[in-house]
Amino acid sequence: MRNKQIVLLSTILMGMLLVTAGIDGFGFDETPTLTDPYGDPTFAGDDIIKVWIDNNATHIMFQIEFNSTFLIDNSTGDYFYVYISTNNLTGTNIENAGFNVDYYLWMSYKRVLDFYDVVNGSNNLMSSNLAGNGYYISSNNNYTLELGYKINHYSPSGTGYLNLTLGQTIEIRFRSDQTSDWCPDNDSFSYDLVEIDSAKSAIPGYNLIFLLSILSVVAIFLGKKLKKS
Ligand SMILES: [Ca+2]
Ligand SMILES: [Ca+2]
Repeated sequence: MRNKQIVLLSTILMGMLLVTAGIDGFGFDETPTLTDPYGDPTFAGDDIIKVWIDNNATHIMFQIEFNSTFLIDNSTGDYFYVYISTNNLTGTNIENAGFNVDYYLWMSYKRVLDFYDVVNGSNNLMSSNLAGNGYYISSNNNYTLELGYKINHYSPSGTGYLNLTLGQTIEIRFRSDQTSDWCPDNDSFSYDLVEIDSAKSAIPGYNLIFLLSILSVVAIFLGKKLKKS
């Protein structure tokens, strides 16, 4: 009977452990951060329909769903841009983004991701030196594009520093192709960089160690009780 209790308790604690690990382990919610109209590109191009934005302690991440295949192999003008403003008093209103852009990510048909610092060009990081600072993943038969970029981190070449503070609110706007489809359509989106317990997210095993410790203590306690009875 006691052994059964120990097994039951262990199972409950393992379940809690998995749930806790899951909260930190998975990125995007089911519900998109933004939705965009179908069929609104100004010329035949990549039609953005859904966008998710997320961050953890180390990266800002974007997932974009298109109404058709995102043709990253087309040399005639397949681009994707993520425009970011950290301060409306600095930066430049690039391509009539409608706000002063401080940084932007540019993914081009050459299958590369470049980082641009509008205020300080010497901080630009071209794809040839990206070295893990950023990434993109094309999935779902190229209907979905994921981009991510490290925050507050210099590349080995000493550039590519995206200066963001957790808890800060930034302005973001997306653009596919030349000027084809903007999202949001008329304005930027205010995104609050989620504050993360850095100990928890930087060390994914942290929760595991913590819960295993509790489990051990409980097991010893029950073991002692078992001996006494
Ligand atoms: Ca659209
Ligand atoms: Ca749009």
